[in-house]
Amino acid sequence: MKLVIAIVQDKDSSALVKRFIDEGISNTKLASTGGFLKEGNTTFLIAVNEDKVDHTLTCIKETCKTREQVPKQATVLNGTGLYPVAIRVGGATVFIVDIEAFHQF
Ligand code: 2BA
Repeated sequence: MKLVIAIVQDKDSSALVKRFIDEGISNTKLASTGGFLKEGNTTFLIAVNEDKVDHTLTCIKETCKTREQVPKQATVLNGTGLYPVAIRVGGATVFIVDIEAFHQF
């Protein structure tokens, strides 16, 4: 079994939960905060058999969008002043790790 950890934007989290329910993929949703933007995002924990990993990734890829976002705090110095700069966030940051044991009591 594998644990898929997916960090997605809050705006995509409801649609992703719905997609997982439709596809019968069990998941846990955690409120999280990005270290760079210091804004809320959503982290999904999804334990799946290895043969379901690709399908899980497809669900995430098809649901989570890339967006431009102007950080509330970050600015850049270009010689003449400080300006807000849009950065590209998402669609999803995904880690896949081995599960040594899986128990449900
Ligand atoms: P944040 O840390 O809030 O980062 C939001 C976006 O800011 C990133 O989007 C990226 O475009 C930009 N960014 C992050 N760190 C940067 C830096 N040092 N310099 C310049 N720009 C930077 P994504 O790459 O799509 O990441 C979205 C969220 O995924 C992140 O939110 C963080 O919560 C998570 N994440 C991304 N990479 C990670 C990693 N290697 N380990 C753990 N979490 C990660």
